[in-house]
Amino acid sequence: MNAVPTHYVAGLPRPDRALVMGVLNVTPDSFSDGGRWLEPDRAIAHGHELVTEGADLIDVGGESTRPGAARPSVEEELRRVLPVVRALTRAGALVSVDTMRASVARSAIESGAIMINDVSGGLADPAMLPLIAEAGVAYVCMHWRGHSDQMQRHTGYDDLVAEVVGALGVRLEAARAAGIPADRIAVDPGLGFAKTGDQNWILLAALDRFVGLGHPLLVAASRKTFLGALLADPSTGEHRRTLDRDDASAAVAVLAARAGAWCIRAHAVRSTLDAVKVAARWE
Ligand code: PMM
Repeated sequence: MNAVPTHYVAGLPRPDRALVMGVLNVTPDSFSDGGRWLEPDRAIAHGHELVTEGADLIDVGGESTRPGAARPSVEEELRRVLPVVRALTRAGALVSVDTMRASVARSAIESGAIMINDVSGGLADPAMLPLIAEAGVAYVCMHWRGHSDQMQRHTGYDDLVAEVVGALGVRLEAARAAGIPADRIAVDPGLGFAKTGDQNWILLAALDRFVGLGHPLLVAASRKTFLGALLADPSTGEHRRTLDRDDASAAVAVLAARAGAWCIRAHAVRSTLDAVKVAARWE
């Protein structure tokens, strides 16, 4: 147990606790906040709110990755993301951009983003890893098995934890081979991406195996469906509403921090920051 991370990403803050990355989805259809921040001014205002609440990083995304989601065009993704990245970085926020497209990553970096959060681990766009190497920014490498319209057809594993850890190891090797310095790469098991709810719990219980990859570990459970299922109404079976999953998300944040996570990606920044502070103080 170690709620103070043992691995950090070079160039990012190093408080004595896990970092908190605030989620800012500039999309019409993300499962929790889709449509709320699609208009640039509202998105920017919400980003400022997340910073005020204490977010160490803001993760701006223009493509929903909810199961079944269709992809926006490159132009649409740029239109959603760039004004928000520009405004928040100009105001001094540290901004990461959640994209699988090298062209979007390039423009986002030119607009001030200091990290690219690629949920495909470089698989969706062969130009991504070389771009990250050239730009010298930080990189989140997530476990992924296909785009959102088909990912829930790929939840078959013989040995879940070994296969996800192994596949991430292969992507890490590809990232390092492309020239990205090892100390700029974080890993993420990709909860909900080609995983069932039960599989998410198995991966969370095995976070030490991901820490064992030797890179900082990002955990992104915030408000996800498997929490809604856990908290379902016992009489109707109805899942807990998305916006009412933040206490459970904070509980996951404590346990993930205790398991050695470097960063927690969260919609509710204040409660997540409180959670990781408790976890760190517990040591
Ligand atoms: N999940 C979502 C989006 N981006 N990025 C990383 N690194 N890990 C995740 O698990 C992840 C992600 C989907 O959730 P959202 O709608 O809350 O953004």
